Amino acid sequence: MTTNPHQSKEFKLVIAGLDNAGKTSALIALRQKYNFYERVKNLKPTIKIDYSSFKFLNTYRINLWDMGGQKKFRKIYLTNPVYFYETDYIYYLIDVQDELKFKESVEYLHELLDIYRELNYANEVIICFNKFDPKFKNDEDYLDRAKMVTNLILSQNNDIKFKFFNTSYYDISSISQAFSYSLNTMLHLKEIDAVLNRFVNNYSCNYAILYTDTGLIISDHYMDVMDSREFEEKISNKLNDDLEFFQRIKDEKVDISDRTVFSNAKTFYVRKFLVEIETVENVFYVGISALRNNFRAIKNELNNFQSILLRNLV
Ligand SMILES: Nc1nc2c(ncn2[C@@H]2O[C@H](COP(=O)(O)OP(=O)(O)OP(=O)(O)O)[C@@H](O)[C@H]2O)c(=O)[nH]1
Ligand SMILES: [Mg+2]
Repeated sequence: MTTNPHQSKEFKLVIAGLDNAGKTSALIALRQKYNFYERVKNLKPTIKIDYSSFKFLNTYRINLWDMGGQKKFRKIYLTNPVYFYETDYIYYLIDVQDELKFKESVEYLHELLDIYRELNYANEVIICFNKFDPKFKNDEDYLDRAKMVTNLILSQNNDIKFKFFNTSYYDISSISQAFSYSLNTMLHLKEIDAVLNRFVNNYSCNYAILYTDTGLIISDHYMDVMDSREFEEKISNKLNDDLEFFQRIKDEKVDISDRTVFSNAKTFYVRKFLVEIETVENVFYVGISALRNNFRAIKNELNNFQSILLRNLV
């Protein structure tokens, strides 16, 4: 008999930040993965709060609270902390392109943090420097801005843990990674983490990632000697390829059990796994990039992965 390690559980994620920070766009991008530009183009500012939710691994319900950032709405939330009750994770988006609003944005963040202190929020506060579009990834000016705001936040809140991400809707993997961070931490899939980590260490993989078929990252491990430029080149682009690939498989309803892409330096491999959770079949993918001559061993080891998933997810 298997015991279910997870109870049926609700999570609440609050997405806050000034108006125009890109909160709603990020959530749409996350849902759509590609072809989302049409929907984002005519986006209206969010009126008060946009609630949405989705089921994750059949056992979790993730509730997203997209808090419209216009001043009149901010006032409502700040005087009614009830909106923030039982938050599992707060995401705070700062528009990195709008330097003129940094001060106002940090002030609003501080007002929210005061509320969360009262509520004894203990998880990390996730800060996204959003609209950090790919063309700015290595731009010294942008990197300095983010560093400056990071230092400002850290120096005034040493009682709170933070996690920082640079995100952009032109780089879906950056949004997926930031968003998946909280899911990962809530799930604690130690055995799966250990296996993927071993792949990275034993076979010099650039990355080893477990995704859901909607492209959420359940567990991700990377070679840790990379700087951010290398990460961009070797990983982010590939993750975006993977996410688009999963979406296409879904849209076109094709049945593919694995895919190998060869390039000069590395081989990119994706394998599909099916796991039944509470009578519903869930699709997962493992994505790995490694040297070509390691692949026989990797594929062999992946043969056991199905039972590891079953053991940990069901
Ligand atoms: N360049 C760039 N523009 C973005 C990005 N994300 C969002 N935008 C644009 O920013 C504008 C505002 O986006 P929204 O998602 O509506 O912002 P919001 O934070 O939800 O705003 P409120 O609902 O008023 O709080 C839109 O015109 C988007 O197209 C991004 O990553 N890069
Ligand atoms: Mg909005």
